[in-house]
Amino acid sequence: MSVLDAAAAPVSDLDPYAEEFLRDPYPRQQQLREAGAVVWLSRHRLWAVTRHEEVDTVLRDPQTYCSSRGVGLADFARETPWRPPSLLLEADPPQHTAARHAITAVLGPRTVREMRQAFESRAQQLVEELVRGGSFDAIHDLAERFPLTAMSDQIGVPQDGREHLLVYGALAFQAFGPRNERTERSLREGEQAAAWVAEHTRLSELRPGGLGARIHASAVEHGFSEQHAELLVRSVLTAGIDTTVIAIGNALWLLARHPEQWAALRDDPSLARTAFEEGIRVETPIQVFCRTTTRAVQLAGVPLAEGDKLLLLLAGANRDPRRWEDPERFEIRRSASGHVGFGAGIHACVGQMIARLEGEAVLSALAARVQTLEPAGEPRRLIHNTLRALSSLPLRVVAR
Ligand code: 4MI
Repeated sequence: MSVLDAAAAPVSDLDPYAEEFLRDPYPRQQQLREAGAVVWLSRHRLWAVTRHEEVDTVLRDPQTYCSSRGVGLADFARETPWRPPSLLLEADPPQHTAARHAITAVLGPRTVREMRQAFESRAQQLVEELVRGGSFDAIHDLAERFPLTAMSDQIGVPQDGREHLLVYGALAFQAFGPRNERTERSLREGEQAAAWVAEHTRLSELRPGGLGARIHASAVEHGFSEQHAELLVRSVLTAGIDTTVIAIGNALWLLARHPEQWAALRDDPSLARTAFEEGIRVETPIQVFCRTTTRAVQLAGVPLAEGDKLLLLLAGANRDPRRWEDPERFEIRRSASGHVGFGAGIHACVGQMIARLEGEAVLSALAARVQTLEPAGEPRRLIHNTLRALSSLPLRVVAR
């Protein structure tokens, strides 16, 4: 950015990684959104993209806004990433295209259809157990337990050590932020988890016929080396468990705090899928993601230089009043489609149909079996560089 151009763009010293911002992000995201579509964040020396239209534009133009220089604050052209880059997430066409094909060949509609029965039974079984107990921690006992059992079984990792996937997911997303104390601590505390994940990307450790083994095989069929096949399995282990844990936890928290929305779901369990989607819109699990410009370009009238980092406020876009009516309101009957919680364009979440299936299974099992769902104590918030999540959510349920 030249000195002349600086006048054209709004500047903010808000720090999206400060504890007070992360604790209560929405008023600050709004402040940035109202300052401009593209705002210079002086503390981190990058651009915030604050509104739905511009976030969507950036996501759909991977030639101009690339992923191969990292989708976190670190610019891979200048800094060494904390782990070998993902062949899927941190790649551009044509490399990204090949990786995407190898994974999509496995995670297609047919695979998703075949998972429904197992997910529904597991969700019903868990809900039955919890209803008998009456009160429980919805994060530990439901939001974590469901993906850790149902989805890990599908991937085909052994039961022993699965909980490392939660620690590893939290670490990977922490590292998309700056190398602050949160990241350093996750790196220290996640060392064992990272070793476990690396080991379980290997074909010999994956259940034959499971998603992991099939992705490995598909990658080799698509011409990837053994080592690169393992990296593609790593993508699923990174993004496939922790994210849905958080989305389910956030949905339960929203439903417990909005009894009229819970009542609507209970009275019509077919709303489970849209309720889950609306939960992702208002409490977006992955709050921010970055892109890097490949050339000088104007975005919303703001001139960007080649190599600039952009911080896309996905959660801010999902609450942009220019796009959503009454954006702060959790309304399970609205169509939340068009939200950018799963991204958009060529990098849009490859597991989103599985995520939706998981959310639907859990929420419809609850709706079928529970009359009232209410808070039973103070929830505890996880303060995290990238993720919006609870670490504890005491709930009480009464059977219907
Ligand atoms: C958007 S969440 C996510 C997706 C992919 C990977 C990590 C996180 C990966 O490792 O490929």
